[in-house]
Amino acid sequence: MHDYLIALGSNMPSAEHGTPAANIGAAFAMLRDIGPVIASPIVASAPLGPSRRRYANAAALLESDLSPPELLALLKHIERGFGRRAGGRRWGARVLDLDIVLWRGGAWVSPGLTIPHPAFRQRGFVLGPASAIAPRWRDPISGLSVRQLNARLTAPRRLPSAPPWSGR
Ligand code: A4P
Ligand code: MG
Repeated sequence: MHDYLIALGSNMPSAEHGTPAANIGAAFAMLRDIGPVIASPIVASAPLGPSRRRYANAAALLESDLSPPELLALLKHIERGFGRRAGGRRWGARVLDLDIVLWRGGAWVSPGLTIPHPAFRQRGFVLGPASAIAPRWRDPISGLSVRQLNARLTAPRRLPSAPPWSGR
C-alpha cells in the first residue's frame, strides 16, 4: 500500500542533470530520500498549454507518513533545487514540476493544495505513466481506477447515442 501518487514533468534542460528525462531520473532519486519509491517509465509528451517544448513525464508511488501539506512543502523544495523559479509563468516551461495526484487518505482540500489533483483525469501524460505502476488505485471522486481513467482517455470516441443493438 502506497501513500502517494506523484506526477513528474520537465521540459527544460538543467545544467546539473542535462535533458528533461535526466531531470526526472534525478528527481526520482530525491524522492527516494523521502521514502520508498516505485518509479514509472519516463515518457515523452507533447506540451499542453503555451509552452512549445516537449515534456518528459513520469509518475512515482511514494511511501511516506508525511501529511499532504508537509509533502507539498518538500516537493516545492525539490523543485527549487532544480532551479525552478517561484512566480514563473503558470504552465510555463519548467525544469521540474512535481504534483501530488492521489493520496491514500482520499480527498484533501486546503489553501494551496487540492488532492486528487483537479486536472489529472484529463491528462494522458499523467495517467499513462500512472497506469504502469498504480492501475488499480481508485480516484475517490469518480470511483474509477487509474487504468479505467486512462482507458477512457485513450479509447476511440463512441457516438453519444449508439443504439443497444449496434454492438458498440
Ligand atoms: N497545488 C494545488 N494542488 C496541488 C497538488 N495536488 N499538487 C498548488 C501540487 N500542487 C498543488 O502549482 C501551482 C500551485 O498549485 C502550487 O503552488 C500548489 O500550491 P505549480 O506547480 O507551482 O504551477 P504549475 O505547475 O504551473 O500549475 P499547475 O496548475 O500545477 O499546472 P499543472 O497542472 O502542473 O500543468 N504538458 C505536458 N505534456 N506535460 C506536463 O507535465 N504540465 C503542465 C503544468 C502544463 N502542460 C504540460 C505539463
Ligand atoms: Mg504543478
